[in-house]
Amino acid sequence: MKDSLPSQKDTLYAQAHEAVGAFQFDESVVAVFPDMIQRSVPGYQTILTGIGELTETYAQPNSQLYDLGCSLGAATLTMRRKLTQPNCKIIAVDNSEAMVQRAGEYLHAYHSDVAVELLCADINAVAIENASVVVINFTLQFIDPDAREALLSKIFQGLKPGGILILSEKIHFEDATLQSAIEHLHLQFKRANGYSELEISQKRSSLENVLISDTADFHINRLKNIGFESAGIWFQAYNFASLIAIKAK
Ligand code: GEK
Repeated sequence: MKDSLPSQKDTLYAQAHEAVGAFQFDESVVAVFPDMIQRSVPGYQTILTGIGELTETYAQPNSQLYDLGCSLGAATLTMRRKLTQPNCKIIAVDNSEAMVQRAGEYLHAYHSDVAVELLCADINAVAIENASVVVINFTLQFIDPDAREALLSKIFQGLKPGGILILSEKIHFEDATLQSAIEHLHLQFKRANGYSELEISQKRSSLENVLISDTADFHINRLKNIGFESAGIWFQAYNFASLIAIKAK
């Protein structure tokens, strides 16, 4: 099976919009989503591969695995392929109906003996229980900042001893010089992937106040304060990082 999902080319912001509305995960985004995320997030594919490897290592028998903010199920697919432990279930959650519907089609297109439950729900409202692996791949950044600690705490409580949280996020830097240097690298990445200046600036406006990033230190301190014994970055490409947090055995 191919590692990337089929997709139309993302041209959502190629034409000038009179007013750029707040970004929404609707039908138009679903159709171009795999192309959009590949061309916008440096390291996305490497992170998916790492999620598969970490799943293979940390999944425990008779446990549940979660993909919170699953979009089209790319992380669920890689977790499902690498899962070897018996009697496990993957629970994939997204609150965009259009995403969940298309994710269901992708998940059914390939045979697997691993049970997957796909839920259209707010991840703030979903119970996390008997979990060995929890993935939040680029979704915490869309959650109200005031609700993030409660969500991460709920995940910590729901993890079994030795369980792992894999958290990928766009991050920012306190140091303004560092921020501008690294942001420039990301802009160059988008340009090299064919996005025009108009597309880049309209997308940026649409994500304003929708995607709210934290710094890497803020993430790590919050995870440790919540109770994770170990928390740190395992992968970073420019201003996109993936962290792991492991609960003590
Ligand atoms: C991937 N993980 O390809 N509850 C549930 N879902 C939500 C919520 C919420 N409160 N808020 C936003 N979402 C995926 C990529 S995309 C990242 C994740 C991006 C969902 C939203 O509908 C969207 O599908 C997803 O979070 C974020 O590995 O677009 O940058």
